[in-house]
Amino acid sequence: MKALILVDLQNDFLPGGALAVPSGDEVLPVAARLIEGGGFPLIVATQDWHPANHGSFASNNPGAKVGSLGKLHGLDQVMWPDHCVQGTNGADFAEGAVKDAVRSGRVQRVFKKGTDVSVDSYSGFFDNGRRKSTGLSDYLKEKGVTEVVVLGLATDYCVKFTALDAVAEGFKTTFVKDGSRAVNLSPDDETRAIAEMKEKGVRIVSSREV
Ligand code: VGL
Ligand code: ZN
Repeated sequence: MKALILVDLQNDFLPGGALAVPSGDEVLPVAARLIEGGGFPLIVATQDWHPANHGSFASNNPGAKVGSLGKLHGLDQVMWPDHCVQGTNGADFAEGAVKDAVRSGRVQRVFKKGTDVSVDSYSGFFDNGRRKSTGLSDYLKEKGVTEVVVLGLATDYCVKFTALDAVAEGFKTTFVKDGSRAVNLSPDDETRAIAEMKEKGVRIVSSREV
């Protein structure tokens, strides 16, 4: 059984948002097509959901510049602008097909992540220290899922780590290239993220091939 995982399709990652992913809005029609016509028996979404005092925010690390590399409880941590703060419009799902699918229950479950101030959580499965599970893996396995299709924002962070954990959890994993966009703090981050996914067993496709 095959599930679609929508990664962080939230306002703050869209143009005009606090952590805008270049051309991030271009993934929305792709997501809409797969939600409505992809034939997925199960769809889940992840939602970046930070408290305002989250340790990944440059604003909470005196002297830290947005986009610089720092440390958070011993782990490398990119210092991000404040984003996806719990309960704000920026943390809400993108208007249109995505939000409608969450509201209607077409997205059967939402997995929130990044709620612990002391650790970031790029993957939809585990925090970056792999200390805590979100419950996504057990949920998918209980539903009989063996294959996952992953798309969303951003390719070089949350999508990549979600896809890699999916492989590690034993799911046949597909990444939808045109359904995802990268932050590209360095210009080749997207290319490197896709190469790493491919090398670790993720199938790379365009949405036409799903
Ligand atoms: C993300 C950076 C910080 C993402 C989330 O969704 O890729 N990136 N928080
Ligand atoms: Zn975040």
